[in-house]
Amino acid sequence: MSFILPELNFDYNALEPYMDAQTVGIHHDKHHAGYTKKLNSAIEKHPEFFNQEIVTLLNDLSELPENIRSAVRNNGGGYYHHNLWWEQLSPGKSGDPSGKIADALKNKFGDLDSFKSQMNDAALGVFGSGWAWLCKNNSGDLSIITTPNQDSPVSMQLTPLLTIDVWEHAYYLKFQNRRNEFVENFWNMVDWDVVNKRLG
Ligand code: MN3
Repeated sequence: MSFILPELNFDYNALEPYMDAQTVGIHHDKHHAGYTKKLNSAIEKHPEFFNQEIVTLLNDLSELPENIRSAVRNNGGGYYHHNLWWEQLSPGKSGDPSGKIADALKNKFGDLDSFKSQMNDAALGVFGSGWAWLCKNNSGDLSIITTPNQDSPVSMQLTPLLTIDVWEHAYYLKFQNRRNEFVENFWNMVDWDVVNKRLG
């Protein structure tokens, strides 16, 4: 029993020209795989937790034994966040959102461009490594937040709907220091059907 690295739903080069094949390959096969391996190494010290969902572990880190708490926070967060990251990206699916998420974004942010602009600002405002998130709370209200490192919205009782990985490993090979270009290109790869499913 262990946490499994999900396979990509597309070829390494499928997101070109918005995301290059080398970045996809290294990000998934090295970084995401690394988080997965380190998470499993930590849980091996308390194998009873292999029976739990990763969101359950992240939901209340204080419930975990102290000697694995940091490892689950960092590597469990890294594992889960990258599961979300790849799942929501898709070649040929770009376009505007439809259905419930389109209505929810309009209600909260006024229009799609305002939402994207606020999400971009959040992503560009992350100091160092971290993530920008569109989340919903238990009442269904949407919000944009950022988290440092691999800290998870799940630990804040929020449900992630859409996320932008702004660790440099997500974009440096293609965009170097131009995080803004990476973030602009991000919107060409979003599979809004996945975001709709997360909204529930
Ligand atoms: Mn990453």
